[in-house]
Amino acid sequence: MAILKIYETPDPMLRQISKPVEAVTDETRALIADMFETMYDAPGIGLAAVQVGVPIRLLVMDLQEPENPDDPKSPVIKEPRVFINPEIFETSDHEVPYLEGCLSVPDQYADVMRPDRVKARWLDENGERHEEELDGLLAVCLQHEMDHLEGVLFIDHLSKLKRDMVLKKLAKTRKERALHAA
Ligand code: GNR
Ligand code: NI
Repeated sequence: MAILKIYETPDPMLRQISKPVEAVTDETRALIADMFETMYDAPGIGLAAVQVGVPIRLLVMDLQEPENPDDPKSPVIKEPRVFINPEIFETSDHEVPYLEGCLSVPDQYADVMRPDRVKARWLDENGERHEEELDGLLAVCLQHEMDHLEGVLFIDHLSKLKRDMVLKKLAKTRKERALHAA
Protein backbone atom coordinates (compact mmCIF):
# COMPACT_ATOMS: atom_id res chain seq x y z
CA MET A 1 0.00 0.00 0.00
CA ALA A 2 1.10 3.56 -0.59
CA ILE A 3 0.04 7.13 -0.04
CA LEU A 4 -0.30 8.72 -3.45
CA LYS A 5 0.34 12.32 -4.53
CA ILE A 6 -2.88 14.36 -4.71
CA TYR A 7 -2.96 16.70 -7.72
CA GLU A 8 -4.00 20.27 -6.92
CA THR A 9 -5.56 23.04 -9.00
CA PRO A 10 -4.52 24.38 -11.53
CA ASP A 11 -2.87 21.09 -12.58
CA PRO A 12 -4.29 20.10 -16.02
CA MET A 13 -4.62 16.49 -14.74
CA LEU A 14 -7.76 17.61 -12.88
CA ARG A 15 -9.34 18.74 -16.18
CA GLN A 16 -9.04 15.29 -17.82
CA ILE A 17 -12.26 13.43 -18.66
CA SER A 18 -11.93 10.07 -16.90
CA LYS A 19 -12.33 6.89 -19.00
CA PRO A 20 -14.66 4.02 -18.06
CA VAL A 21 -13.13 1.09 -16.15
CA GLU A 22 -13.25 -1.82 -18.66
CA ALA A 23 -12.72 -4.62 -16.11
CA VAL A 24 -12.41 -4.69 -12.33
CA THR A 25 -9.11 -6.50 -11.75
CA ASP A 26 -6.56 -7.04 -8.98
CA GLU A 27 -4.76 -3.98 -10.37
CA THR A 28 -7.98 -1.95 -9.86
CA ARG A 29 -8.27 -3.28 -6.30
CA ALA A 30 -4.63 -2.37 -5.55
CA LEU A 31 -5.33 1.20 -6.72
CA ILE A 32 -8.51 1.26 -4.56
CA ALA A 33 -6.48 0.23 -1.48
CA ASP A 34 -3.95 3.01 -2.17
CA MET A 35 -6.76 5.52 -2.70
CA PHE A 36 -8.34 4.68 0.67
CA GLU A 37 -4.95 4.99 2.38
CA THR A 38 -4.40 8.37 0.67
CA MET A 39 -7.92 9.59 1.52
CA TYR A 40 -7.72 8.61 5.22
CA ASP A 41 -4.25 10.17 5.48
CA ALA A 42 -5.31 13.49 3.91
CA PRO A 43 -7.88 13.29 5.62
CA GLY A 44 -10.90 13.46 3.32
CA ILE A 45 -14.29 11.80 2.92
CA GLY A 46 -14.00 11.08 -0.81
CA LEU A 47 -11.37 10.74 -3.52
CA ALA A 48 -11.60 10.32 -7.30
CA ALA A 49 -8.85 8.37 -9.12
CA VAL A 50 -8.05 11.38 -11.33
CA GLN A 51 -7.04 13.29 -8.16
CA VAL A 52 -4.14 10.84 -7.79
CA GLY A 53 -3.28 11.02 -11.49
CA VAL A 54 -5.28 8.04 -12.83
CA PRO A 55 -8.09 9.40 -15.06
CA ILE A 56 -10.49 6.42 -14.82
CA ARG A 57 -14.11 6.37 -13.60
CA LEU A 58 -13.38 5.18 -10.08
CA LEU A 59 -13.95 6.89 -6.74
CA VAL A 60 -13.84 5.97 -3.08
CA MET A 61 -15.76 7.45 -0.18
CA ASP A 62 -16.05 7.09 3.57
CA LEU A 63 -18.15 9.68 5.37
CA GLN A 64 -16.57 8.60 8.71
CA GLU A 65 -19.47 9.99 10.71
CA PRO A 66 -19.35 10.07 14.53
CA GLU A 67 -21.60 7.48 16.20
CA ASN A 68 -23.11 10.31 18.27
CA PRO A 69 -23.04 13.70 16.45
CA ASP A 70 -23.46 15.51 19.82
CA ASP A 71 -20.38 13.87 21.34
CA PRO A 72 -17.12 14.63 19.49
CA LYS A 73 -15.38 11.85 21.46
CA SER A 74 -17.79 9.12 20.31
CA PRO A 75 -16.24 6.59 17.91
CA VAL A 76 -16.47 7.25 14.18
CA ILE A 77 -18.29 4.68 12.09
CA LYS A 78 -16.06 3.62 9.20
CA GLU A 79 -17.97 2.70 6.07
CA PRO A 80 -15.69 2.48 3.04
CA ARG A 81 -17.58 2.67 -0.28
CA VAL A 82 -16.27 2.10 -3.81
CA PHE A 83 -17.98 3.46 -6.93
CA ILE A 84 -16.83 2.24 -10.36
CA ASN A 85 -18.39 3.68 -13.56
CA PRO A 86 -21.06 5.50 -11.50
CA GLU A 87 -24.10 6.97 -13.23
CA ILE A 88 -26.73 9.29 -11.80
CA PHE A 89 -30.04 8.52 -13.57
CA GLU A 90 -32.42 10.69 -11.55
CA THR A 91 -32.01 13.86 -9.48
CA SER A 92 -34.52 15.62 -7.22
CA ASP A 93 -35.80 19.09 -8.17
CA HIS A 94 -34.93 20.37 -4.71
CA GLU A 95 -31.45 21.93 -4.42
CA VAL A 96 -29.70 22.59 -1.12
CA PRO A 97 -26.45 24.37 -0.22
CA TYR A 98 -23.57 22.48 1.36
CA LEU A 99 -20.23 23.91 2.50
CA GLU A 100 -17.85 21.95 0.26
CA GLY A 101 -14.12 21.49 0.31
CA CYS A 102 -11.77 19.55 -1.97
CA LEU A 103 -8.38 17.92 -1.45
CA SER A 104 -7.40 19.40 -4.84
CA VAL A 105 -8.29 22.93 -3.63
CA PRO A 106 -6.74 22.57 -0.17
CA ASP A 107 -8.25 24.35 2.85
CA GLN A 108 -10.81 26.34 0.86
CA TYR A 109 -14.54 26.02 1.49
CA ALA A 110 -17.62 27.45 -0.21
CA ASP A 111 -21.35 26.76 -0.39
CA VAL A 112 -22.37 24.80 -3.48
CA MET A 113 -26.01 24.20 -4.51
CA ARG A 114 -26.87 20.66 -5.63
CA PRO A 115 -29.95 18.41 -5.80
CA ASP A 116 -30.50 16.89 -2.35
CA ARG A 117 -31.35 13.36 -3.58
CA VAL A 118 -29.97 11.31 -6.47
CA LYS A 119 -30.61 7.82 -7.81
CA ALA A 120 -27.38 6.22 -8.92
CA ARG A 121 -25.96 2.94 -10.19
CA TRP A 122 -22.37 1.75 -10.09
CA LEU A 123 -20.12 -1.29 -9.76
CA ASP A 124 -18.24 -2.18 -6.59
CA GLU A 125 -14.69 -3.56 -6.18
CA ASN A 126 -15.98 -7.06 -7.03
CA GLY A 127 -17.67 -5.88 -10.22
CA GLU A 128 -21.16 -6.28 -8.63
CA ARG A 129 -23.91 -3.87 -9.69
CA HIS A 130 -25.56 -1.52 -7.21
CA GLU A 131 -28.54 0.82 -7.56
CA GLU A 132 -29.56 3.10 -4.69
CA GLU A 133 -31.18 6.41 -3.83
CA LEU A 134 -28.74 8.59 -1.88
CA ASP A 135 -29.38 11.70 0.18
CA GLY A 136 -27.62 13.98 2.67
CA LEU A 137 -23.83 14.14 2.62
CA LEU A 138 -23.67 10.92 0.60
CA ALA A 139 -25.56 12.59 -2.28
CA VAL A 140 -23.40 15.74 -2.02
CA CYS A 141 -20.18 13.75 -1.99
CA LEU A 142 -21.15 11.47 -4.89
CA GLN A 143 -22.00 14.49 -7.05
CA HIS A 144 -18.73 16.22 -6.04
CA GLU A 145 -16.70 13.09 -6.91
CA MET A 146 -18.58 12.51 -10.17
CA ASP A 147 -17.78 16.10 -11.17
CA HIS A 148 -14.08 15.13 -10.88
CA LEU A 149 -14.69 12.42 -13.51
CA GLU A 150 -15.74 15.22 -15.91
CA GLY A 151 -12.82 17.49 -15.01
CA VAL A 152 -15.05 19.74 -12.89
CA LEU A 153 -14.11 21.20 -9.48
CA PHE A 154 -16.52 22.57 -6.86
CA ILE A 155 -15.17 26.09 -7.50
CA ASP A 156 -16.55 25.85 -11.07
CA HIS A 157 -20.06 26.00 -9.54
CA LEU A 158 -19.36 29.40 -7.93
CA SER A 159 -19.82 32.86 -9.42
CA LYS A 160 -16.64 34.27 -11.01
CA LEU A 161 -16.35 36.73 -8.12
CA LYS A 162 -16.54 33.97 -5.48
CA ARG A 163 -14.24 31.63 -7.43
CA ASP A 164 -11.61 34.36 -7.78
CA MET A 165 -11.87 35.03 -4.02
CA VAL A 166 -11.28 31.34 -3.25
CA LEU A 167 -8.32 31.14 -5.68
CA LYS A 168 -6.81 34.30 -4.20
CA LYS A 169 -7.08 32.83 -0.69
CA LEU A 170 -5.53 29.59 -1.95
CA ALA A 171 -2.57 31.50 -3.40
CA LYS A 172 -2.16 33.35 -0.09
CA THR A 173 -2.29 30.12 1.94
CA ARG A 174 0.34 28.56 -0.33
CA LYS A 175 2.64 31.58 0.01
CA GLU A 176 2.36 31.48 3.82
CA ARG A 177 3.05 27.73 3.79
CA ALA A 178 6.17 28.24 1.66
CA LEU A 179 7.38 30.92 4.12
CA HIS A 180 6.80 28.65 7.14
CA ALA A 181 8.58 25.77 5.41
CA ALA A 182 11.63 27.91 4.57
O1 GNR B 1 -12.92 15.61 2.00
C1 GNR B 1 -13.79 16.15 1.32
N1 GNR B 1 -14.82 16.78 1.96
C2 GNR B 1 -15.95 17.23 1.30
C3 GNR B 1 -16.79 18.08 2.01
C4 GNR B 1 -17.94 18.56 1.41
C5 GNR B 1 -18.25 18.20 0.13
C6 GNR B 1 -17.41 17.37 -0.59
C7 GNR B 1 -16.27 16.88 0.00
S1 GNR B 1 -15.24 15.81 -0.89
C8 GNR B 1 -13.69 16.18 -0.16
C9 GNR B 1 -12.61 15.25 -0.69
C10 GNR B 1 -12.43 15.49 -2.16
O2 GNR B 1 -11.84 16.43 -2.61
N2 GNR B 1 -12.99 14.66 -2.98
O3 GNR B 1 -12.92 14.83 -4.30
NI1 NI C 1 -12.73 16.97 -4.58
